[in-house]
Amino acid sequence: MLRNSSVSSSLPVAAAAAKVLEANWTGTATVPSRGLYPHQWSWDSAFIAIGLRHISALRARRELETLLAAQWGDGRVPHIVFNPGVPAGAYFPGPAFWRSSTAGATAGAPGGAETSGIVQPPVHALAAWLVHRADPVGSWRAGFLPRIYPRLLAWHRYLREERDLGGHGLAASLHPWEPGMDNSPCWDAPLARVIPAPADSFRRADLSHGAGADRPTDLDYGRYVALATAYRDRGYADTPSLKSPAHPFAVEDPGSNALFAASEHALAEIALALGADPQPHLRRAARITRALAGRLWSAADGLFLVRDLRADALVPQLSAAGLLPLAVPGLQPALAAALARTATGPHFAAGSGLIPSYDLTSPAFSPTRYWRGPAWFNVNWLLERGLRLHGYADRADALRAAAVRTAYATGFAEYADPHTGDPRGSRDFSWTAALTLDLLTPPDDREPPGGPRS
Ligand code: 2M8
Repeated sequence: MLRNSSVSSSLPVAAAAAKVLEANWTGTATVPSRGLYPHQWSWDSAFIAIGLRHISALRARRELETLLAAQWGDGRVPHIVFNPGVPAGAYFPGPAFWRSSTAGATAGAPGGAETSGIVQPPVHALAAWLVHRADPVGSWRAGFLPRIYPRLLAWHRYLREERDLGGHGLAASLHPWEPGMDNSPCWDAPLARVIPAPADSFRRADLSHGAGADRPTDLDYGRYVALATAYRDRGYADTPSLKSPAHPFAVEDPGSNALFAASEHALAEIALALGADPQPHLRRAARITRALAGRLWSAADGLFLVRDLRADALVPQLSAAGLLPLAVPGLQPALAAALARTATGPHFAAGSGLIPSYDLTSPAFSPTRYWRGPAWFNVNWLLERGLRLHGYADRADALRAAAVRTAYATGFAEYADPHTGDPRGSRDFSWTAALTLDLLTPPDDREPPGGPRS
């Protein structure tokens, strides 16, 4: 069990963060925010569980198990699990758009829940391992790892076998929502090929909750809708090869694949704890890490880039996704050193002390518009972890302090202006609160070492 004293030095911050998570808890899972995102989101839940474990390991386990209960027969973990109690128009695109239980039936979508049909980055195995280690006794008693391990295996198998469109060991993203960084400038060129759905064919719900100027544009939305419609109308089938014109948008994202590799390392820990063989996971982690370096590394830029699979070319945009391989335990030290330099250099060193989502020096940078520059707390949490992992403790400490300070000062905002630290998007945002709880915990207590039956 993590020591209770771990958060006692910042009691008001911890209490405020816990209150946010309490208010956003539905009884079986946590919504990202009550207004803008009133359902369960995939990678949000993983980050939320990582924080929840400090206040209730039981709820953290429940969070992950609720999500994985909606896993499809083909192994995919949907990016949204819809709450049937929420009014139909509260979020777009909602269950009536995705129609998973019918359109996704061939791919094994569950009959008893409505979900989306796309995925988000696979941070779940890492979350499951951290949740387990927070309360091993309760976890073993509840049978958490034996129950969750096969689901995580099926999830990773899906990414490895159904999504390796490039054929080099990396999982492809088929929609800008899949890497979680919806309107990143990295998608501008690949997305420009997509014919948008007509503006009058759908109605956005997001604009009634936040400042329109901070959100993606209507044109972007038209393209998001067109891509999701085409995927749904093909029964959410993944084609094994790019030769099929089925995927007008297909990219290899360094952030998602970094989390894929980090989660394979976590699966190795889980396997070891269960008395299973960790080696296959370590081999897979090494393969993804090699593919990241071989396919996405840009020595000239000192970070990883997105590969546009349809053009078979790297996208020359510097985004925080390209720094996320820092969170991979097996990353080559020279690459980790270059990333640590880039993260603190002119493209990413902002006044708030937080790392922005996109290159500060680019004309496409915006301090306020969603994933085109603002600082996000999940990204900063991953980078804090990565800097520490690769021996940059001083930089990790500075990032930790900036993240906790800004999260509290902004009322746990969804994202922040990286220059000023001013709040943007929703307030009382779940992963911001959860990851603040985690950062308040001293680094050594966040991840006690594992081992067999640990
Ligand atoms: C944002 O994405 C959703 C679509 O999935 C949206 O804009 O409606 C992103 O920030 C994504 O990373 C996040 O998981 C989701 C819920 O917080 O919101």
